[in-house]
Amino acid sequence: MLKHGVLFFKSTEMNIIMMEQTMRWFGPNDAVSLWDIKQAGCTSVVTALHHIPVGDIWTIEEIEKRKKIIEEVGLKWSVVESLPVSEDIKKQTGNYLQHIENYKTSIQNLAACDVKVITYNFMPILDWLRTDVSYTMPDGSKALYFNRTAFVAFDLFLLNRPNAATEYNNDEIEKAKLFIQSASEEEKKKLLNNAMLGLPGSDIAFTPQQVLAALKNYEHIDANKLKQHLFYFLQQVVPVAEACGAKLAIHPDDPPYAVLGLPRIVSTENDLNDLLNAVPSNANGLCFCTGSLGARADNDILSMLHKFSDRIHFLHLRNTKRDEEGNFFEADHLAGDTDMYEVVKRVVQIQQQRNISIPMRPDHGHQMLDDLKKTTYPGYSAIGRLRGLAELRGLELGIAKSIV
Ligand code: DNO
Repeated sequence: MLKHGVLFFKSTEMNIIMMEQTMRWFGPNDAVSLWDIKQAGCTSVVTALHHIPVGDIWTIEEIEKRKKIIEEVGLKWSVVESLPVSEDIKKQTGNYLQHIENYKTSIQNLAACDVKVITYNFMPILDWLRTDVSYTMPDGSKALYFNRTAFVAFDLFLLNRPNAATEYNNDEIEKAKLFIQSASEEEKKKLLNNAMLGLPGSDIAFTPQQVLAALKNYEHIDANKLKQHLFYFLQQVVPVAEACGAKLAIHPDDPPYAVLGLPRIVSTENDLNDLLNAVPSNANGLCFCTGSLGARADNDILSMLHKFSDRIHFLHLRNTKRDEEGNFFEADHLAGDTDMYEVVKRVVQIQQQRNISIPMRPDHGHQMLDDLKKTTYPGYSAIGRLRGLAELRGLELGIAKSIV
């Protein structure tokens, strides 16, 4: 019997701790309802107060309001994704000290409302990046796709980023030229739009002018400097989280390397190691996203899982399929380059060792079946995520039963 994330085996009297099954909900405007999430088999949701401007305090009143809506359908708000870190904090400009103080207060307010796992990222300007958010798979479903040539073409010829060409080799530049020459106006518009979506919870893309202006502000911030800014932020906020029992969970860069000349510092095993060592507290932890980390061939997901097992507070289970040119698409959850069986097996072990149930959401899903007619946030339609969750749930149950 599965009860509150713990699998009870009557015959052996042994209890196996299972992952807490959860899904992202973008709030009252989300086309996917809380009832949909409940019917998918989740016991909790992951959400954020997207209406509060980045840098402002999340008040107890606003947190409680959201909690109430969730609890009315019998779900729990277990994870925040995300409590965003302002651009000022990342650059250490303007109001950053005040924003850090506000961040501390938001952590305390969330913990006071018993929402204790807090996800964030430290990616400059843009969060995730894809060139196509409706890439047709052989079965007719739609996936998120990153095409390297399309991305270079976007950078060089649509965004027209100054000096961008120095970051690519001749072969890449030639391919990008051919790509843009053969693209229709409609295709160019779509690429521009897709590449600048980048803010989950929003379907409003940036304009090229906004991105170029924002990029200029990072001209003097290299990876080293950005790391120092992250460590400073952690030194300030982790003790506050620790004192109120909250756990911070940083999300890796997606894709996990520098883009548009911007440094990215949460991409590799070394990066994770550095940031965890910068403030060695359990409150300074990870949102372990197999999809983001897995888009990089030299990331050994299984060894990273093992190495950081004590500091993982939240799991995003997603799979990608890469090729040698740097393209990748989001594969079915159990397909792709990451061996999801091995991942889940290790998670089952970690949970027993730590005696905790780790919240897990099926990260993204293909747009399929009836959802092909609907408009949802890219990657966040209901049925594809339900499929992913069901497959992962079955996989975990099979593994758990086989170890008793
Ligand atoms: C994409 C998400 C990320 C994630 C943030 C966390 O779908 O996984 O946008 O929410 O990076 O701060």
